[in-house]
Amino acid sequence: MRWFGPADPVPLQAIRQAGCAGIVTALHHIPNGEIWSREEILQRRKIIEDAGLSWDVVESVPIHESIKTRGAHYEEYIRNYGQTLRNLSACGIPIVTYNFMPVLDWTRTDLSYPVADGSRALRFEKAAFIAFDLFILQRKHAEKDYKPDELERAARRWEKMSGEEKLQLQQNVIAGLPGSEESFTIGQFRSILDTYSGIDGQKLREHLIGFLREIIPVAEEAGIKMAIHPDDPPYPILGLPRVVSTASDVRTLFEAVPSQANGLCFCTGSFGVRADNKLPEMVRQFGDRIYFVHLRSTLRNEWGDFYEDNHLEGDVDMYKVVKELLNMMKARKGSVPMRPDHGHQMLDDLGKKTNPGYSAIGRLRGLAELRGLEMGIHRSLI
Ligand code: CS2
Ligand code: MN
Repeated sequence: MRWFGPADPVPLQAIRQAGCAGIVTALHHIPNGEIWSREEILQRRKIIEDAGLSWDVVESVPIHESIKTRGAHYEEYIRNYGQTLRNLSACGIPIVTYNFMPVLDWTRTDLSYPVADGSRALRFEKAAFIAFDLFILQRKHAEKDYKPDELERAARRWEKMSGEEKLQLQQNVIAGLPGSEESFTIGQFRSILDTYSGIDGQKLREHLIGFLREIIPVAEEAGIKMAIHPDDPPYPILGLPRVVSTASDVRTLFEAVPSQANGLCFCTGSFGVRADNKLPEMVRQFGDRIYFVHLRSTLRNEWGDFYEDNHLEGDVDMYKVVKELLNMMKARKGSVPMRPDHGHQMLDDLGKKTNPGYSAIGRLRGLAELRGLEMGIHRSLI
């Protein structure tokens, strides 16, 4: 499971009781772009090991915005990144996840969406998101990015929102979800969007490939596997390009930098938002490059909204995905770390302050179901 460090309201003991052996974490207190020293890494590793667990994956070593835009000092930030990888390797941590989404990491409009069973889920509602773009952010020419019926739905949605709801929406979109490392005020957000004015999808992809050409040889030498996390949601938002959304995006990265150190974090919840991402097929296609797996499911509707469904329900065919993953591990003769990605806020957690998506009990439910599914398929295959 993912653990956000000593400040996480979910203690390591709870994660151990959930049935985990390994931890996924990051040094969230170190500002983006700075080198993670060996002392800091070892100190964190000791806390984890003292609790009877191991630190298996880093999620994430964040990519400084300057690397994505090729802004000031980007070469220095790439060098720092390489040094962090060397330090992680020296401390015995072999897998590093990261993402290349401009400005925002994963994005939702509603962090407390009521599900029929009384639990709360994370949701992305298109009309609310477009309303944010048009009426809160007031981005220039934003209306060009949407269809007439989408604009109309957004305007109707906005009219019905109370002042409090509007504020909440703004917070949800730009205040930073767990793991996103950065949060903004609306003014800061507008000026950082401007830094992308000359950067389209093609440019961003060039910058990503340029980064990989520098960093993958360092990772290879250090024995680190890099695992890029897909965009969430997997398409451009707010006029910002996104280039890790589809199978063809991933293929392009692997073709550009073919080293085995250049790998994927296979997140079914992120890829699964697009109906054209055929998840079991993607596991077959990228099987030798998947170094880390996030399992969760979403449910879409005709308007482009989605919410995070229970792990075994929704649009992701979890049975087929897990079966393919087991085939993949068998072929590779090794196991790949997996975590239940997010979970509903439920039971006792409903009354607590939790990290959105990362409460204990919902993830425990997800993990239990996924482990059962895995064991059932595994035993029926041998
Ligand atoms: C999210 C992100 O889907 C997810 O896993 O919770 O925090 C994600 O982990 C990062 O974008 C990976 O860099
Ligand atoms: Mn994920």
